[in-house]
Amino acid sequence: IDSHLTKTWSASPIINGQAIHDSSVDGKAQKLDSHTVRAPWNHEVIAGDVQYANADLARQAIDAAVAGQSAWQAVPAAKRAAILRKTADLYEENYAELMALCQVEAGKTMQDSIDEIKEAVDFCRFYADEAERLDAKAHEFTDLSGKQSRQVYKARGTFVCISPWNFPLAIYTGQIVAALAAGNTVVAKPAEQTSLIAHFGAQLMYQAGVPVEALQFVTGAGEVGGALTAADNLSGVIFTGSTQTAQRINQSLNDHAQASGELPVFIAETGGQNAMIVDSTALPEQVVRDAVLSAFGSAGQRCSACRILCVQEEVADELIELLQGNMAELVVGNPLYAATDVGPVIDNDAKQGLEAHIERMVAEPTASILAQTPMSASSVVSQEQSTFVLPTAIEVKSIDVIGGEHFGPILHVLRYQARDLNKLIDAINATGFGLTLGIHSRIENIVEHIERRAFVGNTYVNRNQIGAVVNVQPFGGCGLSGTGPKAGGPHYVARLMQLSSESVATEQTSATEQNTATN
Ligand code: UN1
Repeated sequence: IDSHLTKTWSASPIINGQAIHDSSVDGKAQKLDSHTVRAPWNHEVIAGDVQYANADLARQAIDAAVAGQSAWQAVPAAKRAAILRKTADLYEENYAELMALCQVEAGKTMQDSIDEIKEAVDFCRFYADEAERLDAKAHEFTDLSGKQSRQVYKARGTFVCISPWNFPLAIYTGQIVAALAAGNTVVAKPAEQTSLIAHFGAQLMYQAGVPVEALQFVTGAGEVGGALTAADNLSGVIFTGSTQTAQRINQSLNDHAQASGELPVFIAETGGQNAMIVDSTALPEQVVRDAVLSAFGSAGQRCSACRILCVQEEVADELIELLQGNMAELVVGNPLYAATDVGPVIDNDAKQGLEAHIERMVAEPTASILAQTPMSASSVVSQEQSTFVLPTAIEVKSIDVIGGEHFGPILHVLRYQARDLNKLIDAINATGFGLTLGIHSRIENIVEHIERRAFVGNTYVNRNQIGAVVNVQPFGGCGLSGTGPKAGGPHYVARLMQLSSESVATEQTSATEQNTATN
């Protein structure tokens, strides 16, 4: 990895295989806006330069993908699958460079960078298998009267894929390869904070054999995303990010439906206000280990992260003491060091928002700070300009006082009485989010009861509540947390396709039917 860390990368839009550096405005060529990407833990370290697309280029990218649709959907499923498997191989061959990009551009720790690339590879291989499984031949059958029917999965058309910075390779790749596996063409717009790794990933996909017409790549922020989702020739949008942005996209697609009479498929995976419920039969050391990993791993920048640790009153004091001890041992600092547990948050806006929340909680009479881990002394970072937020645990008296999702290393702790368990589950449901839930209890009936009453997409029992594994734990939520289907599960690629039922008459049955008709 070291040999790559001193490198600088660049990214610009790619339309039909051409890197775009300027766009024509009123007939005159104009250079695209250029942005310097700096490492989140030390702003003197430059990761590279990104040129942002604009609304006009966004529309060109969509038109190019729409024009490429018939050629890509004609490629047999086995060939599409082979290209995706080749992408996985190329990601593995370029592990070191991808890891360096995860670290310098997104500020990820070593372990998170390793996991990130592995998940991207898993998505490529799993969705390649899905392309073959959903291929028409697997769905042929003959009914009792001799008629042959088949269910045929067909491509839908062009999909816009808008991915987040917190999983800059895994979710970015997962969205794209799912759409490509389905035979759809793609316009990919990664989060502007992590354009460099996305650009490198796109290059590896082309190298693996993804045709340049099938994958268009655009950089940029909200303006570009807005132009993409307002296009009137889209078949779908796959989005991972905030609930507010998902609501805006949904609105834009609905407005578009009124104009064109067609509603694109919309798949959104958004935020969470995830709780872990711990009763008095749980194993305290295990609980604290799992809660700390779930709340502070990836600097809390996972939609699956644990935000509220709900502890039964009888064991609360003991658990809080263990939590304080465990948090004191976390290593917060330079993500390049193998020992680091918690790296920086993505940028200054994120840092300011999180620190404002901590200040608000300090001023809140019903809340109190239980623990805050300092920066590790051995960690060489330029603190002034770096974007670290110290891991913080805050005791609260109610869920309401937290006020929504805070996307970083902040864990709220809430005591509850055993007799109020249902009220607690209802209060968690009342946040409107339904992504992950941790349950720590050794009483099976309690676990089942909580599982049945909770409105949530992924439940984790007596373990941590992050790190869903492709094809083993399909991931996704309900309510404000997303539309489904679950990523990495058996319904995802199918949702990106249209299922058409075809009934074919055999010679014998068509003769019988003709007789019937004559009679
Ligand atoms: C996200 O944080 O945007 O299970 C979703 C997990 C990850 C979550 C991804 N797959 O922790």
